[in-house]
Order: sequence, then C-alpha cells, then structure tokens
Amino acid sequence: ELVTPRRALLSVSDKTGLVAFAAALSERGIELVSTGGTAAAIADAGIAVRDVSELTGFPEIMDGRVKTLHPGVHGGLLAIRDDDDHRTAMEANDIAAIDIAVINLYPFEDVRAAGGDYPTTVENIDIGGPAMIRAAAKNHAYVTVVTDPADYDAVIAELEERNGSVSYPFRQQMAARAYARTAAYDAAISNWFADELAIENPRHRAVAGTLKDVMRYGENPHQTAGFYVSGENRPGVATATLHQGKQLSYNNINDTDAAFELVAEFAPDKGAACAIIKHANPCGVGMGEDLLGAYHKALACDPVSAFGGIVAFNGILDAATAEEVVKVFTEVIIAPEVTDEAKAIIAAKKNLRLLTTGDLPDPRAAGLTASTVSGGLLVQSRDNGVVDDLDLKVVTQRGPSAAELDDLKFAFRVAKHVKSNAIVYVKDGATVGIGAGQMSRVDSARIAARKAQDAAEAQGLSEPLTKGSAVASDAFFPFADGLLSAIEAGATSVIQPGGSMRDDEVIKAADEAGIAMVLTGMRHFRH
Ligand code: 93A
Repeated sequence: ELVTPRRALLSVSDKTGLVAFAAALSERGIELVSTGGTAAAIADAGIAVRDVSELTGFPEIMDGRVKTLHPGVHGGLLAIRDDDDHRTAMEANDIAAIDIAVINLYPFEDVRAAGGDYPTTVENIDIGGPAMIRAAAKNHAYVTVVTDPADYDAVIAELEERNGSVSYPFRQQMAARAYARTAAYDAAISNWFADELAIENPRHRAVAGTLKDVMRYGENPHQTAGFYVSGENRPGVATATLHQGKQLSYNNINDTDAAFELVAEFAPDKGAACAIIKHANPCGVGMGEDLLGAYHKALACDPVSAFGGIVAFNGILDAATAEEVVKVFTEVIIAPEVTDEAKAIIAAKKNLRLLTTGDLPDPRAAGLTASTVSGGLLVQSRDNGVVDDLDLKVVTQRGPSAAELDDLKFAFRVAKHVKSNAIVYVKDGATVGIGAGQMSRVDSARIAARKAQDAAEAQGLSEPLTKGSAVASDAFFPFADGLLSAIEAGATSVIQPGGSMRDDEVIKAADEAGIAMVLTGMRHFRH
C-alpha cells in the first residue's frame, strides 16, 4: 500500500512553485521527466531533467498539440505494476513506469475570463494534460497525481512522513481531486461553447463549476461550504472585486447575488436604483434622481428588516450615499463602481464588505440557474423575462394612469425577485410593502399591507403607505380574496399574469372597486 516513487512526469502551464517542488523530488532520488517549457524551467534551475521525447521516441509535434499522447507516457502511467502481462508489455515496448504525475492544464478558464478570441480559446483546450491526469488518477493504486501547485507541499510532507513513500489514502485523495479538476475543466469548455452559441438548452451544457473559495461554513455554522464558479461572463458576485472587509459568507454570497440581480432590472439611464436584501428577499427597493434618494426610498420601506442587510446600487456609489449607508448596520454593499471618496468613507467600517463589478448584468441575457434536490440538480434557463418587453393588457373598465403604469411595472419587476408567493406594493417609485414566501397569496398580500402600516406608523404618518399604491402579484390570483385584501389596503391598480380559472371573478372585483388591472401573461415564480 506504500509506493516508493522512482520517476515523476512534470508538465505544467502554471509554473508556480515548480522549481522548488522539482528540486525536492529530485533530492529524494526521483527521476524527473518533463515536457518542453516545464523541462526548460527545471533545467534552468540546474536540476537534472529528461525530456519526455526520451520516453516516447517522438518529438513534440504540431505546435505541441501532440507531445505526451503516446504509449510511452500512457503505458508508464497505466501499467499495473504487479501484473505479469503488463510487465511483459512494458519490457517489450521499452516503457518506463511513471509513479508521480504533476500536471496542470492549459489555462482555458483564464483565457476565457480574459475574453480571448475564438481560436486562442480553442487552442487553450488541453488534451494531453487531462488524458494524463485521468490515466494517473485511474491508476492511483500505484501512481500519485498532482494537479494543483497548492498541493506540492502536501506531497513533500507525505514523502517526508513516510520515508520517501506515498500511502494509498493519500493517492486516493489526490485521484479524487484530479477528477474534480478534469470535470470542472470540461464543464468550463462546454459552457464556453454554449455561451458562444447562445445555447440555453441544458443538453449542451455541463452543469459544474470550478471551486473558487472555501467558506468558513455554510448556511449554518455546522455546515461546510464552497463557492463554485461557472465562468459565465456576467457581472456579479462571482467575479466582483472585494475592496474591503472579511471574506463573504455563504449567506452573503446568496443575498448579494439576489440584491445585484434585482437592482440590475433598473436600467441606469432610467434613473438611480437601490435594493436592500435580507434572506434573499428585498426589504426595500427605490428609484430616485440619484443613489442617495433611491437609498432613502428603499430604506423607508422596512427600516427594521434592513438592519444587517445587503445593499445594491445600479450606478457609481458616491460619497453622499456612502455616508448614509454606513449609518445603518450593513453587511455588504455592491455596485458597478465606487468613487474614491465613497471608498474612504466605507473604509471606516472595517467589517463592511464593499464589492464592485464594473458593470450591471443584463436581465435579458440567457443563462442557466440551478438548485439542488436530494440526489440531483434542477436546472432551468434563467428567468430573463422583462416587463417592458411584455404585451400588457388592460382588462378593467378603468385603465392605469401613466404614473400608475410606471409603478405597476416597477412592482412587477420587483415581484420577479421576491420568493413566491410574492405581493409587492409600490408608490412613487418605491416599494412600500413586500409580502414574501407565504404558502397562500392572500397571506402575502396581508403581510405586505401590515408591513406598510408598520412603516407608516414608524414614520409618524396617519395614512397607510399602501393608500393609492400599485400592487403586483408574481402569479395569478386564484381567488378574488388576495385582490380584495390589496384593495382593502388601498391599492388603486394591479398587475398580475392572469390565467386563473376565476379571472372573470377577479376582474369583476377590480371593476367593482374601480381599480385598474393589467395582465402580463408572464409568471415570475421564484422559490
Ligand atoms: O496540446 S496538448 O493537449 N497535447 C499534449 O500532448 C500535451 N501534453 C501536455 N497539451 C499537452 N500538455 C500540456 O502542456 C500540459 O497539460 C501542460 O499544461 C502544458 C505544459 O507544457 P510545457 O511543459 O511545454 O510548458
């Protein structure tokens, strides 16, 4: 079960830590064999290394496309050392056993992230590297496979501890890591193709990601967690720059994504927007002349829940706005950009995380979302429906005024980002009551109205904020009761998908109350 390695094959694109690792292997009497660039780097450091051509009897050909794809390499990696037939084959074909394979791949993901052109990206699809990794990992009964410079120290420590040998559990672990790497690598390639071709169909995509971060814990402290990135070219939490504050937690990442995806629904040329999120649901969204005005409107909706929230902006975060945000305990701020003055103000709050993304994601863009179920992943195309693109139908005697229509669209935009059942009251470009995640629509409507009442009382107002509001429902009203509850709260216009068996009953109730109702024909469930 202990294997004492005699020969290592090194072929790495990322040459970080290579020389020190090669030296440590060489000092232990392990013969080094290597491909062109890797061999040159090792030899330059004065360490003895043989060229892989000596194993293959073949030069590297076709610009390096074929350098290790040869039985001299793969036989050495795959041979079962104590099988008579395998040994005979090795002797007959002059194949030398390779006991350690140190391989990291052409930087496909980096080239893709840097926006490499089509031929450059294709050329960075590594073929020989994954083949060797998979061969070495398959033969972990004898071979140690190393795919990440971060593991070099662990390999040396293992050799040290075991007197120049490697244990079976260690080889198993490295093999598991190796297949995780090749799976993520192929997923990145598949996703790149799907993006290039604007394919949403899950058939053309591998659903997997590359591990970006290991978090301190998951949704709860007793859970482990990691952040896998898909490489999708979309501004957001996966690619954002963290300017200050500690590492984002699992919940932070989830909530920050919800906040930024929501605020991106508001095109900056139509006005400044701010969204405040708690537990992946908005507790306030506002539009204003500037980000400061938008922030105040968002905060007013539910200042109690905003405590410890995530704040997202659709524009360049300025000093005046930052000054206000830091007054409220906030976990994360995310914006496309931030001014130096705003940065300096936020710096005073050491634990507040500040993220910038450079740009807003396109709410209309194709893409996939996934969630887990036990035993699998549920994958679907992103909900990229935008209310501006829908064929809105007025179904009541009274149509909405221009101002009501603006608020209706605003409310439906927000409802798309609220967990179902979602009811959202909006007035003058700000949410005034949000009901989320209830099992019955009427409960969501009542909760939203009650929250609006609470907010009004906190502001010392005599009238509920829902008076004269526009209300959105993420899905149709199955009965008139949800609508009646909204009418009771003072809503004067409604937007909803329609399509219920009882639409007539619901429309009749709206007409009787003299309110305007608009149907979108599109549902925005979100679970
Ligand atoms: O072009 S390849 O797919 N064909 C090969 O036969 C091959 N063998 C190793 N790429 C191949 N490699 C890759 O070359 C390795 O995975 C590694 O990333 C890189 C190391 O090249 P060099 O040693 O010349 O820097």
